[in-house]
This record gives sequence, C-alpha cells and structure tokens, in this order.
Amino acid sequence: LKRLAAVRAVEQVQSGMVLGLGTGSTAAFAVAEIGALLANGKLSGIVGVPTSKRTFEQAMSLGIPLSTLDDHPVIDLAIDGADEVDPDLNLVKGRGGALLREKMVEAASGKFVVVVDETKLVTGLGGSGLAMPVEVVQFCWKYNQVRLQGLFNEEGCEAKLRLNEDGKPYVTDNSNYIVDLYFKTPIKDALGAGKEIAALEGVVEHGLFLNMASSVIIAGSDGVSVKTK
Ligand code: ABF
Repeated sequence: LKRLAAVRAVEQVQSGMVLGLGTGSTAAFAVAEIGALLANGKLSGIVGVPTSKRTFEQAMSLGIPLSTLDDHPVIDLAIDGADEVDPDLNLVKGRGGALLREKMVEAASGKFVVVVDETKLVTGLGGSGLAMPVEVVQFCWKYNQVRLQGLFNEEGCEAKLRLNEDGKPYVTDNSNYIVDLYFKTPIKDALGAGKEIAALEGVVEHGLFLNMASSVIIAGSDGVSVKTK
C-alpha cells in the first residue's frame, strides 16, 4: 500500500523539478521510483533536496542529483510520509526522527504531497496513542521534558525521552534529542499546542505539521484515493 501511494505521487514529478525527498518507508518508495525514472530516461534534470541523512544516502545510491536548501531555497514539489493525518490534512510527523529537516524542506515547497496507507488516518492529531515528537537541544533536556508535559497537564500527556535499543538517547541528524509526547486523547487545539511548544526555549521543532500539506494520497484495501485542500 505504501508503494502504491508513493508511485501515485511520483506521477506529479516533471523533468527539471527541484524535489523535496522525504524520509521513512513510504517516502523511500517514492525516492526509489524517482531513481528508476531517471535511470530509464523518463525523467531528467531533477534536483533532490533530502530531508535526512538516510534519504541522502538512498538518493545518492540511486544517482539522483542532490542539493540543499541553501542552493535551492525554492522547491517545486516535496513528497513525504506522515504518522497521522486528520480530516483537515493536518499531520503528525517525525516518528522517524527527521522532523526538523522535513519541516524546513516542506515549508519551502510550492506543493507538498503526503503519501500514507490508510492506517495513518485519525479523527484528531495525537489520537493514535503513539508519539508526537518534539526535537529539543541536548542541554538540560529534562527541564524541557518537564515543561512539555506541563503544557498538557489538563489534557493528560506523558513526555518521554526517545531512546535507542541500547538505552542511550536517540540523537537526530542535527545532534539534538527527541522528547515524545503521548496524549491520552486527541489534542484539543493543535494550532495553540504547536505555538506553545515552539515558544519554549530549547525546543528546536515539533511534529505538528499544520496547514502544510497540499494533498494526501491514501492507499487502502479499496484502492488509492487523493484528498486535496
Ligand atoms: C516520515 O517517516 C516521518 O515524518 C514519519 O515520521 C515517518 C513515516 O514513516 P513510514 O512512511 O515508514 O510509515 O515521513
């Protein structure tokens, strides 16, 4: 299903475009498809701006020409996955740990197409019971863990430092930590929550991607559907 959604999104890619290349297993299918179309000559003149070191490596291995936001500050089209999609096409992203670069690249994109399977659909963000990630600086991360949890005391939320399997803190591509927020019920005011989280000193970015998606391609057992704002 993930591959079906990704391949459908790549139909929007045209030769000469600057592309934001997402991270995660669904986005990886899109990157693979772009690589294949370049290899067989159906696309040309593409420049990719990767959203993580992982995607940089995948794209390099496929021979996709790569650049950065410094050199290509305007991106035509970004294709990326998501962890949650609400009915207004607002998203939770970043369980894969790449939220900062994803948000920078996708905010710079004229068009941002999200590719998911139907398991990612929620009625309200934070409602899946899974993590809503917040990237924080390493310095005094516990202080920010407590402050993040404190923002949502009334709603009920648990803030946990993301750990690797070896028990050591997960470190992002930008050398920061991630505090994952687990909500008991969907976030009541996602826009307000995003602003409050972003206002904390030491918070680098959060995984609420609000009013950013141009369209969402959803693959399910009944086929592929497209939701557009
Ligand atoms: C990226 O990869 C992230 O924003 C999100 O956390 C994750 C989704 O992963 P997958 O496509 O593997 O489900 O898109």
